[in-house]
Amino acid sequence: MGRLVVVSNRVPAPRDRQQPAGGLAVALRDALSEGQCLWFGWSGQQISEHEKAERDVSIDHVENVTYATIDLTHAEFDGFYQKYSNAILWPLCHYRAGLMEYNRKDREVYLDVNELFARKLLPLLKPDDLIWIHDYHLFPLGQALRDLGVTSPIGFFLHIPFPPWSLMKALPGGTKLMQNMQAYDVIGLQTEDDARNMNDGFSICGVKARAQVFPIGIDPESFAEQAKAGEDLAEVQRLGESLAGKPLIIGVDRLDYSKGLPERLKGYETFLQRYPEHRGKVVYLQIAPVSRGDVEEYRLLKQGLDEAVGRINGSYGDFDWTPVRYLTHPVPRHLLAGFYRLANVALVTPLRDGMNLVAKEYVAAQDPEDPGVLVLSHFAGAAPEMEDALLVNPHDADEIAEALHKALIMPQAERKARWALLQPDVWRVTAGSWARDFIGTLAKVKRA
Ligand code: ADQ
Repeated sequence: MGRLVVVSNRVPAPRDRQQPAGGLAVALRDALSEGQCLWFGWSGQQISEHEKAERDVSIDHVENVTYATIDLTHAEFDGFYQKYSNAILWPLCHYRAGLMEYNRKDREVYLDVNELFARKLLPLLKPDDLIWIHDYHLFPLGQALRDLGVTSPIGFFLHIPFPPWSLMKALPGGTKLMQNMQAYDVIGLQTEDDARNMNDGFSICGVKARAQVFPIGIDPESFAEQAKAGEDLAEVQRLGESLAGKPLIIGVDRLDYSKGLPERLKGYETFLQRYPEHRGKVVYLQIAPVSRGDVEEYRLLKQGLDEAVGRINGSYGDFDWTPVRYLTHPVPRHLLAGFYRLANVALVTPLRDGMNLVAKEYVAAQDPEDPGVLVLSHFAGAAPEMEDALLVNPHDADEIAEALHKALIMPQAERKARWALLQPDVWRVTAGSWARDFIGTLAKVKRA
């Protein structure tokens, strides 16, 4: 098999290269441990317009992996990343066309940066490479590489949902985006729904390409170990003591409108309203670190959440009880694992989500003898694999309230039975199996 070349918008920062802390680096850990690999992408650094001419690829070797990164100018960062990727493609792919802030100039910058990636990557490529491109920032990169004469197998994986064509066609240049997908030999999506949507789009646009399903997972063994070890950590014990016997409901998300946080708070508020017996007797901890804080929509979202939390705590709280504990800074993963294990209920209610790894991490973190209950949105990509969770419609505050009540009073035997049905899939569909399946499929490609 040829060398694996991974391309993603962000490449792990140097400090995260020895011991990856999360995201794609963890998911690819097994795949990157074999043979020589190259990982190419943006450095995370921005440069000024006049530094652009001398910009070069910076190369760093850690064991068998070569990290190759380039800087982006402020204007490229803004048009390519902030605007086109995160204020156009992200909302659209999450079925929120109304939030799209389209501007033709940003599309041009997006295409330019994809071409820049292709030009800078080209000299680093070898003929027998397998190239694996990740996510919506880089839809047209495969075509840009083909235009430069690259003939190696190229695969593309989309981590986020793909909407029906009736929605996607709201994107100016949407048909072109679909046509460019012909450059890929393997196209992977998270769920059957996403693959069907993309394949319908292909047939409507007359594009000869086919999307397949490669659901992503976590590394359940190491996460379970971390969660168990978490029991002995001072911070986890402090959280436990602070609950003074009250059950804990936990929510862990990037602060993003796709995660359904205002709707979730409304669900919790409805729960306190409708089930007064739980007032003063339960704690909801929401960890929601700010992300993309300089996109307007995300600022407004945070403002709304700050207000909702204040309102709930003000109206339902008491001098010795705070109904919602709310953090907008990240929590290190080893603590998070311990927190999950301590939590009686996880509330994972995205309005749309490619997969949602928090749901899988929560299941992996449980004590099999006394597991907690997962309340999960139908609209998480993980839902079809996790039907033994309490599935809810995140738009229905009453349904969230009822599920919370049900979870909190659920007998241990039912909790164990549900967990025992959820656990096998979390152990079967892992980060490792995802990468192996995708790369294995790509390696079988023979280009005409
Ligand atoms: P995300 O939208 O980031 O990923 P998710 O799948 O939930 O969503 O992954 C988040 C990861 O970050 C998890 O490992 C989680 O533990 C961690 N995390 C989240 N909040 C955190 C916090 N407050 N502190 C510390 N860590 C936190 C995108 C897609 C998803 C898809 C993944 C992988 O949007 O749908 O599942 O990629 O393909």
